[in-house]
Amino acid sequence: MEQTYIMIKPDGVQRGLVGNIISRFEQKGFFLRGLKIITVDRALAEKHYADLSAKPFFNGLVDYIISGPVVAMVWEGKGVVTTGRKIIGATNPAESAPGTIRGDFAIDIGRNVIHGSDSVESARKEIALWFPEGTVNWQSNAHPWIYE
Ligand code: DAT
Ligand code: MG
Repeated sequence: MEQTYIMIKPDGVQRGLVGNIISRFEQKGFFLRGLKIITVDRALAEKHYADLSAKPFFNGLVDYIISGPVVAMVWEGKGVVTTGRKIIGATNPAESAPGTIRGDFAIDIGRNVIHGSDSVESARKEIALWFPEGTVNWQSNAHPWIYE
């Protein structure tokens, strides 16, 4: 089944939003396959955002990501990449709808609380990058209550 990489950024951790954010994915019906709190070194942050290395905001973005611990997660479920992005909301919180994580919790684009993979292919790469140790392949007893 499809998986995505979700990361609560340092502002989300510092602001005590971890439980609320996890609840949103959990209550939707997605299954948690990986979870850890980690400090990120510059090399890992730069690799994660390598596609944005030419952008003027790249150095600020990397400084932000390494400024405190992040919560790294793998969530699984049908359509989790696209639906996860909807749960998160638009990149710029000024355009994120109320009810989304960024719409509810963020104001500035450079403090937008959370990351989510933008495609199945980037999810695969990001999960390999952030969870080289692998994830947990458990089967929830709620599965038949969520999927027909
Ligand atoms: P997303 O995180 O929604 O996938 P992205 O991959 O385009 O967005 O960019 C990664 C992060 O970089 C984003 O969460 C916030 C920051 N960012 C993007 N565009 C920016 C901009 N124009 N100015 C400042 N920061 C920006
Ligand atoms: Mg992105």
